[in-house]
Amino acid sequence: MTNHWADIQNADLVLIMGGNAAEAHPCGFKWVTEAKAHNKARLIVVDPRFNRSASVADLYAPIRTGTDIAFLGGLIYHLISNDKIQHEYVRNYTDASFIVREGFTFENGLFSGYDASQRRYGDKSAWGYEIGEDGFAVVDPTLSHPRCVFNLLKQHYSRYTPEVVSSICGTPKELMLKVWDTIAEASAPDKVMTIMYALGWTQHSTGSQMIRTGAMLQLLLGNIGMPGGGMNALRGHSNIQGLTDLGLLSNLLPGYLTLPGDAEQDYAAYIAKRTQKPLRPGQLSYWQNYEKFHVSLMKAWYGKNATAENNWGYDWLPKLDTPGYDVLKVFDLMYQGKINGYFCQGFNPIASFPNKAKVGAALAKLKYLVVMDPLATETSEFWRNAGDYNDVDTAAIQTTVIRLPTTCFAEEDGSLVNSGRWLQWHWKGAEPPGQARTDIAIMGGLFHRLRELYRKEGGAFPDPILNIDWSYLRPDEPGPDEIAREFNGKALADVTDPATGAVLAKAGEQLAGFAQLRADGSTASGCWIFCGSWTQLGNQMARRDNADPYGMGQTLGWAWAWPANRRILYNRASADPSGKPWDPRKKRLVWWNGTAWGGTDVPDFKPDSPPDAGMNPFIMNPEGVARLFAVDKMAEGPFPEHYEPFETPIGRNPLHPDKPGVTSNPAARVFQNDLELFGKADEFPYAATTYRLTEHFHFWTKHSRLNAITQPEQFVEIGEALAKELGIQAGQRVKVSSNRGFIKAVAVVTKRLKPLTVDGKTVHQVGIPLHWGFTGVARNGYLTNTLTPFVGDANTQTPEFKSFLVNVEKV
Ligand SMILES: Nc1nc2c(c(=O)[nH]1)N[C@H]1C(S)=C(S)[C@@H](COP(=O)(O)OP(=O)(O)OC[C@H]3O[C@@H](n4cnc5c(=O)[nH]c(N)nc54)[C@H](O)[C@@H]3O)O[C@H]1N2
Ligand SMILES: Nc1nc2c(c(=O)[nH]1)N[C@H]1C(S)=C(S)[C@@H](COP(=O)(O)OP(=O)(O)OC[C@H]3O[C@@H](n4cnc5c(=O)[nH]c(N)nc54)[C@H](O)[C@@H]3O)O[C@H]1N2
Ligand SMILES: [Mo]
Repeated sequence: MTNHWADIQNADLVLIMGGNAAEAHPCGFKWVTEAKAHNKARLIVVDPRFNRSASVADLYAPIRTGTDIAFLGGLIYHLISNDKIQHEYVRNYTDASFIVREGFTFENGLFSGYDASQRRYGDKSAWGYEIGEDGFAVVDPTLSHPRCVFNLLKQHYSRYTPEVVSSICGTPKELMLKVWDTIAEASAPDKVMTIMYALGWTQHSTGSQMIRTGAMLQLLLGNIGMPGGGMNALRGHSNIQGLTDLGLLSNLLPGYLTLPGDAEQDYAAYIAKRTQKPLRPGQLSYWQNYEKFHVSLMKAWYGKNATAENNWGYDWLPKLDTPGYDVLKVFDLMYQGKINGYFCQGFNPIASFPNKAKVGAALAKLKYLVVMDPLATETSEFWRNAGDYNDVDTAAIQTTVIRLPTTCFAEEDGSLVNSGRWLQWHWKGAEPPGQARTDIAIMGGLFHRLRELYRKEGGAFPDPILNIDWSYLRPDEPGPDEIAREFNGKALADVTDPATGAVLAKAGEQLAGFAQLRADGSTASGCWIFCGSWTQLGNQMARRDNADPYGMGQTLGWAWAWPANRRILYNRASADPSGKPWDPRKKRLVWWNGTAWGGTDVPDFKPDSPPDAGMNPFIMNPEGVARLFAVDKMAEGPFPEHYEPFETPIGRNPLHPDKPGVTSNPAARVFQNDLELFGKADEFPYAATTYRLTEHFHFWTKHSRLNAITQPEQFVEIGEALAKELGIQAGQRVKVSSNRGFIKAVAVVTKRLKPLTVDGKTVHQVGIPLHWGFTGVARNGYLTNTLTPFVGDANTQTPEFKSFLVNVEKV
């Protein structure tokens, strides 16, 4: 979230699109109720299903799965052509006025630089700003230059007329215009809309671009950095935010630092590439501090062994030979027989990843599989024949499976990062049962054994393991408090203020914040954005002061938020260019008081930089403004374009009906053997989507009898019209099949799913909850991911769980 849960109460308008917060985040959803009750906020829900969030909305609009870019792109054009944008914000705080390089084109559904043989954009050189002779980006504040971002944006979405959008999305035109006009009201400087989204946007082959379109909308309305505004990703598992923060994705390092690629063997070049100079005069470009964060990380990992002479251990870092080892890629390699062993820690991939048949076949090719989990998961029993639910030949599977029972979060101390970036400390609530051990103890034990083997036997490349600094008080099982202090970081020598020479932190002391990090090896910090969470003053994550002096739910004394205990990102943009809040009568966030920035939040800005110094609010971008034009950051282009899901019920992209190459995302990666497994609408006519229920949590709660009682049996949701067409009555069993397999479940016939008219055809949608499987105390069911396609978003590789094709028959 750019903002945070309690801040939702400050919204005038709430758009829930691509998520179902009332169902999947029922506790956080109370802030929507607060906004409605105390701020007269209205709630709009746009979702394929009339879901639990929709049931309390002021306005609900149905949409076909996978078409949100069309909906939002049309809205963007609607705002521009009806003059419903926050002009001053757009002109000053976005790249609307930046001139795009000559040579940038968009034709026939493709941007310049596409390489069809590789299914990717091989040449993104035109996707950038024109740079002047002074080294700065060229801008046209009058927005009249034909190649300024604003005009290119307008031109791009001029194709997204209400008629075209309605025909792609299936949303009735009048209803859609009502939603658009309601959202347009948030363009007034004193009106703020928040967007709440989750998997209904991420789990598509175009998911990242859906989210970008949402962010572009919020920029045009002037809603980023504002209290009650923002782009709010509602996260999943209790610490999935912490997982990304700590760099557990295969291409990241902690704090969103990035692993080098194979071509980056040279340390200086690695740093230089990540330390971009400002693109506008007077701008602060915060990533210029990259080396301080990087060196401090290496000092945290390698201690005395990381030195200036060995480039702080740069050679010990893995260099990626591919953009990343995402889960789809790893399972595809496993399926090809290229992986021998797999550690599965708190992960149940045969249940949670697409195409269960492929995941199961991949696991069967392993020599060994280690499962670290408190529960007996389907993955740990993938070899067991469970009839139709897991129809495998056990005797043919030779994989050795080792189960290591772990504790779960309630059985240990530690911190969890919530969606609003708050690190909250929690305390052990119970002793673990049986032989369960903590993940730290298991990983620690594994580390010691591996290091011993490397010490004795050498091996191909022992250095990254042998050089690790493991000076914990309890080496076998380092305490969560020790590890948390290491993430914060400490001074290894006295840290001084470069201007005054004053000592900021003495050697050995915990650092107060990332401004104290140094690139000379005098500081260590395991995750720079967490610096400030455990200072000389103690554990800031354990703070529980809910004082709220401004009545805005900011509670700066409750837990600790990264970065720097800042609650709302980009909050400098909540004030106008002169430093005054956009609407001084309303809730105020930060402002210029004549000598410094201050207010009700920690300013996301250089605290003493006066408004007229030419510095702009988005200091993490070298241009200082937010991007309507994504330059070269996205896989499929600087402006989001609608492409169909890989399994499309209409078989063509209505924007480019005679261009089969751009029916679906032209830059998405598709593995050879999966291409043939995509289904077509003649055999699988219905658009399916998968979702969660409040009463279950993924695949764990079927191990709990009480949950099993509240939602006892697997079901699929079909609309009344489709049920009538197929002669299905509520409660009858149906078979739902895709080109990859089938499930059988009880039919729930609802008014919540209505047929949509799309591209001149009637499209029925089918909803499938995901919680059942073949372990636990609940009634067994089929793994929903038997049905889903093995393809992901072109940027993140998040699987397309939300849009695929099925057939439905009475059993
Ligand atoms: N009780 C409970 N709570 C949970 C979880 C759980 O298992 N149980 N899981 C947690 C996890 S890990 C996560 S990630 C979150 C997920 O939270 P959510 O994303 O809110 O959950 P989902 O039910 O998967 O999907 C949300 C909605 O997206 C809609 N949708 C599908 N396709 C589209 C589309 O193309 N466009 C639009 N606009 N909407 C679409 C679906 O109809 C559904 O209503 O929930 C978390 N909370
Ligand atoms: N079709 C479809 N598929 C989906 C989704 C969808 O919407 N549709 N959603 C996707 C999403 S958003 C998610 S997050 C995934 C979830 O996919 P998974 O993460 O694979 O599913 P979980 O059942 O949450 O598995 C987590 C496991 O962690 C274990 N665990 C709990 N605490 C601890 C601990 O402290 N240590 C260890 N070692 N283990 C622990 C639990 O017992 C559980 O077995 O599913 C994805 N799959
Ligand atoms: Mo999730």
